Amino acid sequence: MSTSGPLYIGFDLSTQQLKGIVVNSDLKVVFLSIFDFDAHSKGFPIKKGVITNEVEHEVVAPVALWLQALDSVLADLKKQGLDFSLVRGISGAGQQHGSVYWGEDAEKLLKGLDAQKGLEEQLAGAFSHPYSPNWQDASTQKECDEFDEKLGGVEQLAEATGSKAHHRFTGPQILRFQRKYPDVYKKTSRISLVSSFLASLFLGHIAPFDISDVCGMNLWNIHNGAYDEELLKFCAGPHGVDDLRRKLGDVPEDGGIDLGKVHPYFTSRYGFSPECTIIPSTGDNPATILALPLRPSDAMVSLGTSTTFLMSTPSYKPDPATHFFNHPTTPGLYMFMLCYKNGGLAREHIRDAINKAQNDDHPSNPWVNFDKIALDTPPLGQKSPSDPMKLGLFFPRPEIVPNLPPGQWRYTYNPDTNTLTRLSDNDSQWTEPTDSARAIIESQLLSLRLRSRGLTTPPNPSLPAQPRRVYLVGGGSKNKTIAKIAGEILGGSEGVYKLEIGDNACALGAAYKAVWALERKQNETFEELIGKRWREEEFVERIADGYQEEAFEKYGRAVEGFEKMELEVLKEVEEKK
Ligand code: XUL
Repeated sequence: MSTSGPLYIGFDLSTQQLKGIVVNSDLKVVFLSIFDFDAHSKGFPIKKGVITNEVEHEVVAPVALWLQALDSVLADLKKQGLDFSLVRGISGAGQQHGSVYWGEDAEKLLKGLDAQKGLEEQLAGAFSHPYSPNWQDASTQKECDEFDEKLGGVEQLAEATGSKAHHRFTGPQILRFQRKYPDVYKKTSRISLVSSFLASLFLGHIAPFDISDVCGMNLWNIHNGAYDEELLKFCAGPHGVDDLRRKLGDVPEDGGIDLGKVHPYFTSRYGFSPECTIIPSTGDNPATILALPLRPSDAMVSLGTSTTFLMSTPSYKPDPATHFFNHPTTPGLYMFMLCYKNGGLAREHIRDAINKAQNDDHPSNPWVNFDKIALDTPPLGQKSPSDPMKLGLFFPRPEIVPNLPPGQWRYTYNPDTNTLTRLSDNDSQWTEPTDSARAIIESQLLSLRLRSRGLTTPPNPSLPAQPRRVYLVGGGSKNKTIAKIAGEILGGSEGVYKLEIGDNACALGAAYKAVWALERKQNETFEELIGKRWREEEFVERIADGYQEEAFEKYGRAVEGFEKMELEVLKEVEEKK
């Protein structure tokens, strides 16, 4: 492993851990360090990286925890033998939407960092508020309702900012913050996102927001490339719009801009070169699409506790059920995102029920029985073409796409007559838990196909619109059954792929962003530069077939029934309210 050339670090400051990954100009990973917040931190009453106030639905993370983590990761990389003087650039990824509130002494304390003491000790007084609201926070329903109304309705807010209001989005969070803590808000000199907070530490002064991550606030007007004046004014309340504009700061358009050199704290303490350059950190989802030279019309499915679906696209077609962000590196492209609360956990419920029914816990591979049943079940449970299709919704947790409370709903659908029939819990047409194994995978993937169909294009004139490739990342990407069904439902003219570095995609994308920023020729796009250096055989594995005509067409008809089913359930839930 050569570590002689220039090196680049990408950090991933996520909910449960801080990761630092070091790559060389050939995109090869040469060092990796992980600091797990629950396992490795000292002095914080956290659980899974956060502190929860059930009564107010607040979820926050202590900012000082991240300071402790950063020094620990850097110390560990040093211990592993990383020669920091070779590091030419640093970028990062932060959990999206979280905000950090800096106090009046922030700039002075950042500038004066002393290499003899740690970050946690020196920056304790830098914040006006010690906690960062986390993306899992759900305390802002009132503020979301107000945001949604502000421009005339959810459609208008989505059109302007890329998303309707969401609890976790930073604008509604700031609005609640300034109302709940008016005095603290007054004393707040600047507000960072988690991504720009990370860049600020390395720079030794407060870094601007990243052009993609700023779209997770409900404050940035994507059409105008500027803050939305009306939303900003509303969010600032009695404190005034100019004050909030100052707190947020400007947003450079170039995601690869040179923000400045690393602060002497890092050169003295760890041996970084004084020439090491800081590149804007972005959000964790935008960074994930930078883990490979993703082409417009490729799709990425991140199969974690929740499911995230990401595409890079030249079309801006906002909808209240989806998210659009500026692309983190490439002007003219956007990142399309679907973010579900129910993903892996929902599949695990059915997996566990199957193992229980079979009196088999298979501790070494709990998925064996689930996978076998899912594969033995014909698509949509149709034993013969004249059988109706089996469709269901499986939400052990409240879902955002679509907006439904926890519950399970089962239907049959006859595509010839376009008839949907609701099944009762004990209906003999649906055998629990076995019929649910394939149905839950299908349900999750049909939802992705339904909501991304306006963005895909025909890969060539003889094929229907679909992604070119489907890339799977995250824990669930190891599951070949999901990969197979993903190909049948979503298509993929070249197939379904898994990233070899799946679990580290986000940190890797951040590191690649730094490589691109510092090695690009004039006007060379991220996709061009990374594309040239990409080694297909080493970095990705084709794990399942993509487009298969018969299956794709059948699932195309099922999507119609699926959409109808969602609308019916939404209506029923609405009527019960
Ligand atoms: C995206 C979102 C999550 C966080 C996770 O909108 O809230 O994916 O970014 O870190």
